[in-house]
Amino acid sequence: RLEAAIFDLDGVITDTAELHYLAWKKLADELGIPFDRQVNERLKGVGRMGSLELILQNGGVTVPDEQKKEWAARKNEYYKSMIQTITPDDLLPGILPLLEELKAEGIKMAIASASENAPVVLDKLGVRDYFIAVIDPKALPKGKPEPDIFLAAADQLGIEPGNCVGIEDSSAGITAIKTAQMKAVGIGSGNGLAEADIVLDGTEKLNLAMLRKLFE
Ligand code: B16
Ligand code: MG
Repeated sequence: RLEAAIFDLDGVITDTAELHYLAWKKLADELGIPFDRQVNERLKGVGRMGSLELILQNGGVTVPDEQKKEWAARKNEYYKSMIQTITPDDLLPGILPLLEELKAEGIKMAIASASENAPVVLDKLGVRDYFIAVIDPKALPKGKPEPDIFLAAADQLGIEPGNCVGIEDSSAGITAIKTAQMKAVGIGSGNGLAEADIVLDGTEKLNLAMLRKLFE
């Protein structure tokens, strides 16, 4: 029975991937490291340090950990100033009506995002109050595709994983949801979503009736 919905942020609630791209691009240009949208695709759902590792690997750059930390912090400063421009208009199609519908039916909601900036982004979008829990990815040693962040969300909501649905746009996220023994909805046309119970080409296709159907 559907009792809780656990949402990824980037690619599901809003499209922050573009802002992450612009922030990484600014850093990469300053450092003279090649970086493009194709590489950016591989960063979706990957945490900050993991993203930097991928960018450096792609550019053939090897530096000490201290330098990596400084660069990751610099990118985050760029990103933090960029997310100040987010408004409720940046919610992906169908998300606000879905949140309203779920709230009206007493379905509990949480955010399971790899982003440490998720609380600010949710505030800017004006939807922070729909979510009982926003899981802090820093508090968990293992990110997606490990199930930990989704299990922590179910735990904080007080709902059995078997009564939860997870909604994700990344392959690693879908694996995390399925490993947590939850129903999984994949969004988009990304590679590796086949493991999901259903794949939708956009968020406007999400609604309570289709989520309930997954539990029949
Ligand atoms: P931050 P999600 C992820 O969000 C993004 O997809 C990924 O590109 C980003 O590197 C990661 O958050 C960490 O973000 O630097 O703000 O902590 O898809 O898990 O909601
Ligand atoms: Mg995502």
